[in-house]
Amino acid sequence: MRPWTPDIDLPDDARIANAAAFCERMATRHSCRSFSAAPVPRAIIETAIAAAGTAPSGANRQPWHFAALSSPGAKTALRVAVEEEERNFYGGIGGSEWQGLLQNLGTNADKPYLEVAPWIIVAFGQTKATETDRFPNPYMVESVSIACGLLLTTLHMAGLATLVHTATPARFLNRLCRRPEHERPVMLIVTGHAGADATVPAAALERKSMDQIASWF
Ligand code: IYR
Repeated sequence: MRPWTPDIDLPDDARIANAAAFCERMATRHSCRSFSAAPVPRAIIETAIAAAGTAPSGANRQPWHFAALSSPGAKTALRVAVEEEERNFYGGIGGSEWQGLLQNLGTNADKPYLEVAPWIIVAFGQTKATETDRFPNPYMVESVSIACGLLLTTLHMAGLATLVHTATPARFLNRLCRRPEHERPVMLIVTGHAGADATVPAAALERKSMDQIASWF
């Protein structure tokens, strides 16, 4: 135990200005689906993972593991497996209600950026502390998701483009990243520099208003 470190001593107007500046910076974050092959130093990825590791977690189990892929072989294997899964999705259930949900984003089963982007980070969630443990880690998905939010935020603040790809079940990721069976992939985060032809779909520019996302009591 140690005493609480005092909050940074600032007048409220400076706190408001800091919060507003951060919010303005975050408002420029959008999902990127075209990446350039320009390299990104591993140090940025390490720092983003370190920031992710500061997330709160259920019972402080820190139930995450981040596998960072940069080798061409690993990225190609990932692309092949993801595209196979996506072809099933777009050819199957992706044809019905999902199609309506996704049409404004212009996504499809082709994911060339999985090979082009310099880094793919696979966030695994540990369902239990060890393979033989009987008790599940509480709130694993919530904890890993908060950690991924911090990871995304750090990458954005470092000036990189990002894309979250949700991956369930995607068990091939365990084999590819040599992770034990009691871990499961929660999401992939693609990062690097945006490609020259990257765009933000009009639909993605629409953000809900304060009234829509908050109520006050
Ligand atoms: N996984 C598919 C479809 C997809 C699903 C959601 I939810 C999105 O926000 C975007 C796409 C794909 O990656 O193309």
